[in-house]
Amino acid sequence: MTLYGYFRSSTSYRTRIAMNLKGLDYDYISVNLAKDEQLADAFKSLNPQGLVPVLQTDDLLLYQSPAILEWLEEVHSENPLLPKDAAGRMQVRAISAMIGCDIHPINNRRILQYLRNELAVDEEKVMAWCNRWMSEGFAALEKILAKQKPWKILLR
Ligand SMILES: N[C@@H](CCC(=O)N[C@@H](CS)C(=O)NCC(=O)O)C(=O)O
Repeated sequence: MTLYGYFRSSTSYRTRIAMNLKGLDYDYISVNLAKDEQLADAFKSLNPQGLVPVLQTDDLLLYQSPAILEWLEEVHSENPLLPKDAAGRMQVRAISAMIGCDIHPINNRRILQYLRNELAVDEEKVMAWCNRWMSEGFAALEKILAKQKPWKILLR
């Protein structure tokens, strides 16, 4: 298998972490986001979205890290990523969605570049944008993680 990623990309390292936890052997190809290599035709022929990570197997091209993680879990069941119980799995998926759907996408490089380059937002305001959504998102996440059985919070 070959993983295309970038060292500062959190979606790439969540995929690397899962593959390493499962003890999988793979080659790694760096796509330098700082040089916009993700937008080159060569990479876009792998993923038309121009986003890392991409995982290539002998017969599949996988993209979107949550889908890759689920595929890894289904095909390589060793060292499972998800708990056995349904409530525990729900919790892992909920926490993953907090980061993957609500925090990460609005602070992604292309979003910040759009703010800077297309909307002429100055750097201080771009940082204020990141701080706002990351602080709010991770503060809620910390509260959830502080509970032993966080999915029961709403039942109290
Ligand atoms: N939902 C996608 C998001 C992938 C994504 O946004 N990757 C970022 C790096 S963390 C990227 O490639 N950004 C390129 C850019 O912003 O131009 C996933 O989870 O795989």
